[in-house]
Amino acid sequence: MRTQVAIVGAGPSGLLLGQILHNHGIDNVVLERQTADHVLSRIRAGVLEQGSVDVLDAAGVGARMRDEALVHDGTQICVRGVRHRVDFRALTGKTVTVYGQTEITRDLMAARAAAGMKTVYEAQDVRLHDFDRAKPLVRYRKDGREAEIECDFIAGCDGFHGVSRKSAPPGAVRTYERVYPFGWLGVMSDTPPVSEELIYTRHENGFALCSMRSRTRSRYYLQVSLAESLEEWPDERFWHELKLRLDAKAQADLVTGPSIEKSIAPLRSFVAEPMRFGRLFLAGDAAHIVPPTGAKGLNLAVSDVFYLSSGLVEFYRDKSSSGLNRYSDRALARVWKAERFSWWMTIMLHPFPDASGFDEKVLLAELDYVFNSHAASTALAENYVGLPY
Ligand code: RFL
Ligand code: PHB
Repeated sequence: MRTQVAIVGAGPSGLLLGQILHNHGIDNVVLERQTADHVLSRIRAGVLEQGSVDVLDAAGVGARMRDEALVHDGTQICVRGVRHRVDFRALTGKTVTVYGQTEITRDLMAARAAAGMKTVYEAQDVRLHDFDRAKPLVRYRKDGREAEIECDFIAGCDGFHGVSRKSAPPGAVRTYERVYPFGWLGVMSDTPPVSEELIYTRHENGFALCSMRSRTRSRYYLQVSLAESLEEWPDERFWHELKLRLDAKAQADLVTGPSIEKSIAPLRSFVAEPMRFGRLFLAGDAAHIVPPTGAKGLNLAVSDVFYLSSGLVEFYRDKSSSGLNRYSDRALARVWKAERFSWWMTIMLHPFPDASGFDEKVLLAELDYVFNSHAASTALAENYVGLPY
């Protein structure tokens, strides 16, 4: 098989890149290790920056999002039982959009199928070759048979555990990492959200987040120790602990019900540099991970894809490599700012097991400053709604 761009991974990065390239007449094939149903069963992000909404709209996959998404003008942060509101619209003139990653993925899969673009699900043992030369090759196994794609470029959109980053020549990649000593236990339930806006809560027992997918579906998270397993968290215990960490009004308003999904995710900050190796480009979680506290992971995937697709379109349309040459630097400049914000939100809102009394006091002072200083709350709001591309 021959294509212009071989895309590894059918998460939001890979599918969105495929969609934008197709819109510009650039042929592409997506290779995905899992089934489509498996990809859709993973519950992940929920909050989109306006920039992400605009890119999805421009790619022609925004119709259902515009109909169904919830637009939020602000968010709430609760510390020691007192809730504070950060008014995004007043502070920045911008809003965020609540629309699940699962729904974005579903919309992208539907658009891809409708346009007849090729996707190979259950592609096993994907191997990347010759991306230091003019004609890279991607080999894989499907239904027990070996297959091969010849292409001009490879886009590594295969997430943190994918094969693309690991295929870069040893010594060519520099990585930066911070692992946090806790995880997030997430529960999805078909219950009305406890509040119109998200509530980020810092409690001495740990962080909690009240989020949502719609007016009838809630998504809640609790900070838990990494030693804990799902079996230790039956629904009853989850709701009890969540309620304990919320303020009095949220405790009174919380509607509980059976969980429809429950999972534990570790928290990590990670960046691999550069994001280009010859004709192999990394995008999204394949190149970087942020802890979810800033709601930035999916939004970074979208900005990477925006830069990468612009570079590829410029290459085919104008026969210019300048966008591709600038890709890694442009993407990383935005990535590091989101890494900083996500790290800051995480250290501010999670009690750390090894924190000293001094650490705790300084962080509480920082939160107090954020709530009471126009400059500091504007800085939080500006980062949360998304820095410019
Ligand atoms: P994905 O979604 O991991 O997709 C990668 C795809 O590649 C496939 N793959 C392979 N395919 C072929 N061959 C191989 N060898 C392969 N190895 C892997 C995988 O099966 C998969 O289908 O990466 P992508 O596309 O870069 O998208 C990134 C986002 O998924 C991620 O950043 C966000 O979900 C992060 N995130 C959030 N981001 C936000 O912007 N806002 C949020 O509110 C938000 N909340 C979250 C989150 C992530 C979370 N978890 C579970 C890590 C909340 C949570 C709990
Ligand atoms: C979510 O709804 O899954 C969500 C929202 C905000 C975050 C992280 C996750 O910061």
